[in-house]
Amino acid sequence: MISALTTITDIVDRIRTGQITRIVALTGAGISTAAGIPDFRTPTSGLYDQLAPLKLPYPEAIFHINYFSHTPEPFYAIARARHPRNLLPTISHAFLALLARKNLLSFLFTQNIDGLELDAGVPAEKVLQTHGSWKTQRCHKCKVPYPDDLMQRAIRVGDVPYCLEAGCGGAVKPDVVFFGEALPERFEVEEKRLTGKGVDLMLVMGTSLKVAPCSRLPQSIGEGIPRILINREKVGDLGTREADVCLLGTCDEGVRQLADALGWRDELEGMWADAVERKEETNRRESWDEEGPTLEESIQKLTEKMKEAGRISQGHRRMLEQHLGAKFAHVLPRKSVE
Ligand code: CNA
Repeated sequence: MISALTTITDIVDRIRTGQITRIVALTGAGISTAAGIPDFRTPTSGLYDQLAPLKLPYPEAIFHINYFSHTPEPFYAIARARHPRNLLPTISHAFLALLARKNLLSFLFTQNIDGLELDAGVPAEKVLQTHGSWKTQRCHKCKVPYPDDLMQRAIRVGDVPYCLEAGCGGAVKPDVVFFGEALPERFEVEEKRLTGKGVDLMLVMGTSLKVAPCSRLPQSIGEGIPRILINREKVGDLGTREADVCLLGTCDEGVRQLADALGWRDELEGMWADAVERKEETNRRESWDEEGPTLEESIQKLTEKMKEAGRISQGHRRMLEQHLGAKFAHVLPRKSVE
């Protein structure tokens, strides 16, 4: 772990002496990889490399609304393996909950859709799931909500659920923000607050900062306000300002290092253990602790099926290229790859 020790010590002192009380955090897939859910872009282990056998026109297509609207099968083939209900929060999630318990967390922007920060105990009003979540679902076409029990069954089996409204026939999609879709309206409101004077420290964890518009949030923080990056690699412009501190390594190592420096380690480990126990109990109750197919098995199965059905064609590729070239003239920022 590389760290600018003097600066981290300085930040820790400022937290301990009450000079830093308003922390804003931005998190991404890297805080959940230790929970067993691969991120997107890490070579080999990341989802995009694992999707290679499917020969998608481009890896993000599986989460692009235009692709999903005519080919929802790949998304549902991997849904069981990536479904967050059977996952347990990591100590990094617990660290965010601890910040909230200590009244130090002003706000958390998470790009994750797994809800693990909520499972760890971060209060819902402090969190914006900028890319939505799996908790609810609706038809992507007519937007009519779809029953939870039928959705759970579809995910377990790997089938595409279709709208129940007469004559609609649209595929049902969890309320996760796909590429090409607008972020929740609250995003812009909370983003504006960042540029005001209400932030003493920004904590960026486990994100490549490759997905807009969240990628621009760290730059909205005023010069001179400290920013801590906890990530395997340097990302964005983190590390270019004097007040930046980069803890390069895993998120879990980084939060343990911070907790040690703050004298919070025992409390953190205790909070984490409690959160894991709560989630295990929920998983048992809802039978999500049963083993499902692995991601690799699911991809293999769909590859065979799609080969037989001839669903991946040059025509598909051309249609997608056209979709991608289209400009979105909407007010809200759209989720996109930088
Ligand atoms: P990403 O682009 O895959 O980047 C992840 C970043 O985290 C990379 O910089 C990695 O080096 C780093 N990283 C990976 N593991 C660790 C670790 N254990 N400790 C420290 N750093 C690590 O993912 P982003 O979140 O930046 O991209 C945003 C996408 C990913 C959003 O649309 C999410 O919905 C989507 N996503 C979410 C989940 C989830 O909900 N858990 C999982 C995968 C992808």
